[in-house]
Amino acid sequence: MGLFKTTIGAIRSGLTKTRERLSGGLRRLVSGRTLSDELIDEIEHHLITADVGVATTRAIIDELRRAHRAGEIERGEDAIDFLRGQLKERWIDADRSLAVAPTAPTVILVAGINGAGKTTSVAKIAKSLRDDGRSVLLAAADTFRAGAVAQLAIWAERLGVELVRGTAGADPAAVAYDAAEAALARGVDVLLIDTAGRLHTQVNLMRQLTKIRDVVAKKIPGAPHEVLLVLDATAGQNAIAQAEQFRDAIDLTGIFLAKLDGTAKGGIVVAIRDRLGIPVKLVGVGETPDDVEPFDPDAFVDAMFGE
Ligand SMILES: Nc1nc2c(ncn2[C@@H]2O[C@H](COP(=O)(O)OP(=O)(O)O)[C@@H](O)[C@H]2O)c(=O)[nH]1
Ligand SMILES: [Mg+2]
Repeated sequence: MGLFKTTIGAIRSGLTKTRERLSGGLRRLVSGRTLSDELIDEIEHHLITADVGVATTRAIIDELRRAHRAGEIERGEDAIDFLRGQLKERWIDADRSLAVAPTAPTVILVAGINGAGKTTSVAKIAKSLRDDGRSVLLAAADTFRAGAVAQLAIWAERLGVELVRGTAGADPAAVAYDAAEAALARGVDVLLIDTAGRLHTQVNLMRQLTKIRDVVAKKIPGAPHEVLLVLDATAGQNAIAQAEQFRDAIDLTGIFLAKLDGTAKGGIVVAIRDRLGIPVKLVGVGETPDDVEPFDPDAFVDAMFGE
């Protein structure tokens, strides 16, 4: 879509805590030391405790060991740039843009657990689309929690986009159905569906999501074109366990990694790549609708390993 533009400053500032922990910690560790097997072990430990995935840490540390033995790296300081380069090389080219339907409306279904940042992320996407001249309709399908509909309604009003809502306790799939009908009737470009994050049971939650998906697919061929899982970056490894549950229930097309600004666990993005195989498409770096960035692996790794 070319919708979201990388702002290096925003990525850097969003990753301040991660950089301090990951890169700051590494720099203190290697400062003035000669690279040795012992130091390499310490570096490995540091990467793992900074939430960079185990698999990738092992792989890049193996490369570091090999380069050290081959006499290519002698100073501890030089290990950091080496690791940074290794990490960048390991990022496959994935399509990280949001899907666009051949015929409008494009339907984006947003899922995730309570408090992950779904509604805020919906507002961020809505604003970017609107600023790009696209017409947007929001569907408030989180009818489980009192206040959830109101929260989305406030965003809709602030952003000047339309909203379809049901009454409190309404069937979320019925809300999604009405919203799909309205999106067709009004000829909007994008329908964004906000969903519940908690129900009486996890099984109910997943069933509700698939029901919403099926209802929308019946009304609009090919929909939902995008199923985004919102993950809370501050949850670290727990976020990955959550993602696995959602992935098993519904086909996810991308991840919106929210709250990067609030955590030193930004290295989680590497573990997500290793463990989930679902592309991170967008990252949240604050609470306002402007605080969204496309995920750009190079810029991200630079921001994590920078000074
Ligand atoms: N710092 C920060 N806070 C965020 C971000 N995204 C969401 N939040 C906050 O996280 C809390 C829960 O967000 P909400 O959208 O209501 O989550 P939901 O329950 O999944 O819909 C709110 O206080 C949001 O302002 C982000 O990228 N950065
Ligand atoms: Mg919500």
